[in-house]
Amino acid sequence: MDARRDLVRVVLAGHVDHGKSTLVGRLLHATDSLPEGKLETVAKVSSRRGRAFEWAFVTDALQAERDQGVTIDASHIKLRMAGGDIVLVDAPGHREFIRNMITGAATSDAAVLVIDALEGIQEQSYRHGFLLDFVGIRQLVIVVNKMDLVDFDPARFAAIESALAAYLATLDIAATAIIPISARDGDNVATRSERMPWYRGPSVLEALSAFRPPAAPLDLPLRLPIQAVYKFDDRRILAGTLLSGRLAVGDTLLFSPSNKTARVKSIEAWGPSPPPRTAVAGQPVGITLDLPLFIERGELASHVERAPVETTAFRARLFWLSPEPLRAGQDLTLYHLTARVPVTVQTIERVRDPGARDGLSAATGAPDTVAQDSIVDVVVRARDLIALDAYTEHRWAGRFVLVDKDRVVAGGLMSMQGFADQRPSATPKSAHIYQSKALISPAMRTARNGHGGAVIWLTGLSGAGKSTIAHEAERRLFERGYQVYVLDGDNVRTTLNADLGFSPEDRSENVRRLGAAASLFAEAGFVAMVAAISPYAADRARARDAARAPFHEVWVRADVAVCEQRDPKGLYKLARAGEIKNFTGVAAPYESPSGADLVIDTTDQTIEQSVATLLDYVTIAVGATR
Ligand code: ADX
Repeated sequence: MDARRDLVRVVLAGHVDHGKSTLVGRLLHATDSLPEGKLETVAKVSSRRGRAFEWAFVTDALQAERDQGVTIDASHIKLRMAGGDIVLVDAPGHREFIRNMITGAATSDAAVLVIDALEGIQEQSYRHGFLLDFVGIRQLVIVVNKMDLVDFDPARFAAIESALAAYLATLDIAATAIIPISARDGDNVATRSERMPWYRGPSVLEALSAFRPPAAPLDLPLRLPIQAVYKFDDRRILAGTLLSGRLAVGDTLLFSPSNKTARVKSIEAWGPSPPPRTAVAGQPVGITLDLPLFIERGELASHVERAPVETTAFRARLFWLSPEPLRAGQDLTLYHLTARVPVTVQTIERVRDPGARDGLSAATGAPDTVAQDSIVDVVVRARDLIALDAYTEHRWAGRFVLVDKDRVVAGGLMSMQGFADQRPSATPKSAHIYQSKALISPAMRTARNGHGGAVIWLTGLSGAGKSTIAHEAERRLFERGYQVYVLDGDNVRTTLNADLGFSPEDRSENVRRLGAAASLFAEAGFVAMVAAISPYAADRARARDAARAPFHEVWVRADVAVCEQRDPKGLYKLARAGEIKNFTGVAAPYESPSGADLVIDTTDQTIEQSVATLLDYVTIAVGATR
């Protein structure tokens, strides 16, 4: 029987009144999947109610059986098919349907979307189409039901078909077939209908048998989310199910976000059979390592090459499920693979209604409140590094749900657009490094200089006044005998950072190096003033964490409009003309500090006033005795 395919799970989407149950009844009968005597019962019930045979009663009858605790789960209906069985996954109502899809309760490999020929495509049909795309279903059959009610009119069908195709084109999903049917009469369900000779495509049954179980993601990079860690004797066994890729004894594994590596010593097996040497996507495994690493549930194991991204911030497209509106700044729990992490929805960038006919192309601005069932583009921020893959790189590792007090409030897809992988700079490449110890302490330097060393980090838009203020403050401090030095983004970009441009990755690295250099100056006892746009909050936070001296974030504040009006270097003009790409404030983001130590708003201030504010702050911050 090796020609049989594995079981395929097919989710049923569609309005109840559009004939889902009737279609299911028909399919059950056509595939001989009904329990003995069921058809007779339904015939009796139908005639008792004075009706012609009602196919929808078949599912009702199965439902009744389930209610009595007998045999079949009506939400999972099995069709016996020659090529291999199909399970139809149904949900009792619209809300359950959405929730099941988003939370993964109804994982499925394919979908059938039912649309009413008389009513045409409804808002709910758009929502369903959107959801199917959102959860990553790539095999879709659409049935246009009740063709008998529109006299099998090919024009009516063609109109619906082309509207559907246009809608799907706005998403990332295509229908393998769009089939005109009459579920009630059986047209095009199991056999081709003679009443629609103009239709040349497959019947529903034929279309269903063309569905394939999804290929195991063997070719994607190895991802093994650690589910649990067991201790036996003095061995630690890391357990989890391979999400993708392949694993072999001897492989070096990288654990994220802890960034530790070790080699796979063994793949454990239960029972007497010799332990396996390899494992592949879909298999649960227990592994031991050659080093006694402290690894916890929630870590993501990969190979060193093709590792997941490490970041404290990512963009996400959310499907918002909760009746309570989402608020910017809301704290929630991220459930991502086996990790559970507190996060904040930092900004709400866009909200859209998935029931809209023009799908995602519908433009709406950033809103105040996010209603239930909206699609929301957000920036999510975590306090510590998390390991993830962008959804476009990895369909499984790039999705997550958000939980609020044990209740799932959203499902989402991750994107790293505009954010840099923070791993490369977080991980030293070299091994066997032994740090030497200085004989001069910070206190000795402070005593000689009359002030402590510190990093004073000026962030803000181009044209806000960072360099001007920094250099003027530097001159004044120098005159008063301070050890002081300005590291200006533009200047350092001609030397240490000459290899960096303005992509998110390069800016991130630019800020990391500025931070490292400033930290060295501060350690040497200097007041190290950095003047750089440093647009990403995560990078600034990292610079603060990495600094081995007091770190003070100063937001030199002025709106884009103000900076653009000043335009001291004429760069805004060039950016608007498209001659500078990714210009901050024009075509690249600037993330305003939320907890700056000092804010200098330069909008209506003189340079003198701004410098005075900074000097007041710095002299106190470095504990000057001068
Ligand atoms: S950062 O974003 O990486 O922190 P940095 O402060 O070092 O930027 O450099 C910003 C300076 O580079 C600006 O003052 C401007 O003179 C120049 N520049 C050139 N291209 C860009 C760009 N696309 N965006 C911002 N600044 C740019």
